[in-house]
Amino acid sequence: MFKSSFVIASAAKQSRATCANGPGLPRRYASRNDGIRAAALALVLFAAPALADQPQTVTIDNFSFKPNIITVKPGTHVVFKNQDDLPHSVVIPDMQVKSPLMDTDGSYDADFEKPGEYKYFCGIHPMMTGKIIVAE
Ligand SMILES: [Cu+2]
Repeated sequence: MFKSSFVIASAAKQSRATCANGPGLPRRYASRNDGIRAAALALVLFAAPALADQPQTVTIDNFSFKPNIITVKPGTHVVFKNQDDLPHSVVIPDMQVKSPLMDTDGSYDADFEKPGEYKYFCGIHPMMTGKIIVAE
């Protein structure tokens, strides 16, 4: 909720800025139009389904994925970051994902769009496993 309010506030500020530098429309007409636009935008934002989470990071360290299990909203961008001192990869069978090998400090990212439970593992060390739960 707080996030949505913030977006609306900054959208309103933006349309005011547009108005000030506007394309020479009569002042009254332009500002009324902006008001309507801001109201329409607010409606769209409130009607929209839950927004995706902020991007999440799964760190690979000492032969394990940390955190090992995360729950995210649909549409969330997840970054797998290798902080181990040897290469690893990420295989997510349910998404037909096989990342290239990631060297130290390398990363691979994927978007999790559909609700479900996605088990994954390292392609070179299959005992390294983790899970991403995508839920509304
Ligand atoms: Cu590995």
